[in-house]
Amino acid sequence: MNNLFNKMTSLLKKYDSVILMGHQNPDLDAIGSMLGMYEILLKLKITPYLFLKKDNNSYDDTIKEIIKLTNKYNYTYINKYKNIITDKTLLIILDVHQDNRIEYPKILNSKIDVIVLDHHIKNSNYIRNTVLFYIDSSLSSMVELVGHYSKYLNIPFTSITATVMLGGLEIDTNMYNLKTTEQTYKIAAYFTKLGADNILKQNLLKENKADYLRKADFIKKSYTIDNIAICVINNKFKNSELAEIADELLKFEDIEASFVIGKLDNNYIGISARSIGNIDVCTIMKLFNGGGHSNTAAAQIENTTIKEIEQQLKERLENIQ
Ligand SMILES: [Mn+2]
Repeated sequence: MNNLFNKMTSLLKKYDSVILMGHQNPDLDAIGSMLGMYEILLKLKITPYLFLKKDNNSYDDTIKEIIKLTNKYNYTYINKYKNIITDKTLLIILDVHQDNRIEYPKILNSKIDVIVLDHHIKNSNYIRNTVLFYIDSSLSSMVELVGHYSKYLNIPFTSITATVMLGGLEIDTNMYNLKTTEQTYKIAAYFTKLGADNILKQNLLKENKADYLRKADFIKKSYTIDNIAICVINNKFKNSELAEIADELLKFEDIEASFVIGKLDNNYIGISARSIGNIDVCTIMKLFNGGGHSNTAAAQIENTTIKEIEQQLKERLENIQ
């Protein structure tokens, strides 16, 4: 990782200002890594901007609270960002790498250099023409990478940023159950040392009751085949919910692996797969041209129906058992 950090630091020095952007519907990992990079850039004497698409009131309560807590920070929006771009402005995209999933895809039409840093499974829609593209899907979260960078540069975060980042780490690892390594715990300890506030963190992690009940309803309709849970979502859902429900299903007795199927915005059928470790869900997702890791994997399939994918999945599961 030191190679990446070396390269990144020397690249950053070429710019006067940086726009930081995450994915649409930012979560604590996206906004936490944006805040972390913001504070690093300030220390490097490069002017940072946090890009949000919408005005503050249309985000969920968690993001609204974070905006309130960081109201002295430079935020920029769709109607303003063009004024700050010069030939020495860089765009850093965090926690996402697909051109259609970033907070404001049209920004890519600006003449601007781009760095992409992500920890998801690489998709074919990835952003081309970058000055640096780094993706490591074995990392727990984006905040873990930015945390390592902060340690490497010896630039600590404020306690509010450390709090948001710790929350992001916990969401992305599903409370230290997924992709959690010794390094992940070390970064959690680092955020705690910098003053991450447990009460504020718990408040930021609180879930909207209606969202919870909607997910519970999907879970209620799931079924099991031996020790595998399958959940088919025919209604509308938020993009992150497939993975969240797959995580949730693993909590139940006797469940070793879970598969959640739903129709994505882009007309693809998505499958999100999780395992507690004994079943290799990546092998199964590869049968659908997907990928990932043995305990967390996904696939997106074009020109098909939910029913067809559900049937294929059941057949493929039978064949491996
Ligand atoms: Mn993330």
